[in-house]
Amino acid sequence: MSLTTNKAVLSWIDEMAKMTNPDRIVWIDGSEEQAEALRAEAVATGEMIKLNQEKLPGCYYHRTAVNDVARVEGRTFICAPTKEEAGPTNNWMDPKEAYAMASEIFKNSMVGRTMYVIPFSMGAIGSPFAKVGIELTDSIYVVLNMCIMTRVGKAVMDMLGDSEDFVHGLHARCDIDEEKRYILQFPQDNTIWSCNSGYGGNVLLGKKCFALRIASYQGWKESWMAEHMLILGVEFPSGETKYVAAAFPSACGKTNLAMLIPPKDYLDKGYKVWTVGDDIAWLRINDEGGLSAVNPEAGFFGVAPGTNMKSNPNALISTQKGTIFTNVVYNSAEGTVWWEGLDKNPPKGENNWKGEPWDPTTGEKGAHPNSRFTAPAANCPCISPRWEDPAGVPISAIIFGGRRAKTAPLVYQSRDWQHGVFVGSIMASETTAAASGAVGVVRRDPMAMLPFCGYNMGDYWQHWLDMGKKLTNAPKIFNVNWFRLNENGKFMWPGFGDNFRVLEWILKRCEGSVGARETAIGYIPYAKDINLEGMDYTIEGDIKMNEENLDKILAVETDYWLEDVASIKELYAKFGSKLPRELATELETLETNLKK
Ligand code: GTP
Ligand code: SPV
Ligand code: MN
Repeated sequence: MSLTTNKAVLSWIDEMAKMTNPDRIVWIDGSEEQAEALRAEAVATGEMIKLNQEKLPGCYYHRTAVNDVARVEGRTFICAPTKEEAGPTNNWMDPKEAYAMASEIFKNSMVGRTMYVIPFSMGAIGSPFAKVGIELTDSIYVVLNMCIMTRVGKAVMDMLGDSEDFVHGLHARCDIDEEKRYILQFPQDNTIWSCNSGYGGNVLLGKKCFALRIASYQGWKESWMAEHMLILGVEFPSGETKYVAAAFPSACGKTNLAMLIPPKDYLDKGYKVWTVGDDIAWLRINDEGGLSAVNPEAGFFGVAPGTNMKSNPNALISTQKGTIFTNVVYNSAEGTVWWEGLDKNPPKGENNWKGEPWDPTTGEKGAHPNSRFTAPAANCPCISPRWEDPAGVPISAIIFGGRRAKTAPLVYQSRDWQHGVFVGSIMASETTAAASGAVGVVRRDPMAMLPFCGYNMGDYWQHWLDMGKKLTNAPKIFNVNWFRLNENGKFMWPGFGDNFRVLEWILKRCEGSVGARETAIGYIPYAKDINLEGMDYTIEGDIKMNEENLDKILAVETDYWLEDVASIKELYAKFGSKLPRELATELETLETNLKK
């Protein structure tokens, strides 16, 4: 019952099966019947719980192991031939050693279990951007998530034909032992091995492992780019639509920005935002000398906490059918789900995400902060009519952004592409629950790719610079920060839908219809040029967002920036001769400007 006669595929599966020793091998054909049978099996074994099918048709609930709730960056390795090829910001393991070590873990790991063969495409089938992967896994949860997140089944194998150009993904749950958990990328071999996890980015191998780590390496070799970026379209009252791509670190607002609903005044005038993608963008040079982007995924693996009908109705509506919820609160009485920030009525007498009795009145959280929904992109009310356009959408602006309590202003524009690459390279952000480890610590996260770059980040920066040289119509590059806090720890900017006001300024800058103030770090808006009309935001007490307070979050505070310069120097020093000279020059310019 194999879906292919491709010899490279069949012999690889054979080899992996010899090592893992499953009782049976089942090809995932992409049919609804097969998916339904697997859901039933997962319900029968307790792996998933079927939710109330009247309220949430096609929706299921899953709890992971308590020790397995986020990506594990410390156990993620780039297994390039040499340490230098992985670079100073990646963990590296010698490929031979990595295969030998992991083979021992994978050995007989599927005895008594089924190995599912998932042929999947990243990118719409037939698109020139699309790439094929095959994931072997012993987890039905992984199969069902991959069926939402990617295009799966026979059509993918037909697209692959006899080609050997596919990503070889192997995943086994093993014992969910943290000490033996490894996420291994072998970019030179087009291979990913993942073991001892059953969570998200560790195991849905099409996502971070392939579409970013492996694909960033492929993009370097093949002159395109794989980035941790959302893609959205802004439709103007004229009917014209402009697209932007934005890179923010994990849990820093990509899904929210991608599905933004403009403030009422704008809606009344006929503005609209369309979602193309919420996490990953693949970008290629187009015929106009610009960049076009596709979303290689087919679903959203989104952060649940904080999602509600006010903050992000489009995301919430996307989760109302055909969705898998992971590590939120299961409301067993209703057959529904709940998480912090959904509404003010947590279910009573239910268990928390761990399955333990939970009393919401104690203030203890019911859902894990990194609990997620896996929802089909097609469910999204604002999904772009061009989200599956095989040629992608043309990008007017690239936006970098992080979660910074201070230093980074609300928005600024780079002077040119080279300076924009510098702006991306000096990004920093407070860590979040999306990865295991401390939360809220500022770390440098270049282009939001620190955990996802599949090769030496010095070479990656050079690739960005080289791409710029090939572009005659390059997107303009900006930086945003929705997370500036005042002295009392309150958000100074309302965020969410009001971020549209900043997008408007960005797009006006792209068409050259608004001025800006040149500062040490780049172009900053004049406060009068960010439209605050109809905004009703109270920062705290009776302090409102107005032009004066806007100026405060547009300020460039030299002392903070000089602290940043020191930390950027530390980062850059790690790269030695791999640091592009242009970036070293930009850093000198920044420091000189600040000291003027
Ligand atoms: P990944 O899926 O991990 O890549 O995350 P993401 O970048 O898509 O982040 P997401 O949109 O899910 O947002 C994560 C958290 O940031 C949520 O708790 C949001 O409520 C919060 N958030 C998003 N946008 C804003 C904003 O504009 N302002 C503020 N204050 N919080 C925001
Ligand atoms: C992220 O952490 O950036 C995510 C979630 O989008 S995961 O798929 O787990 O990587
Ligand atoms: Mn992400």
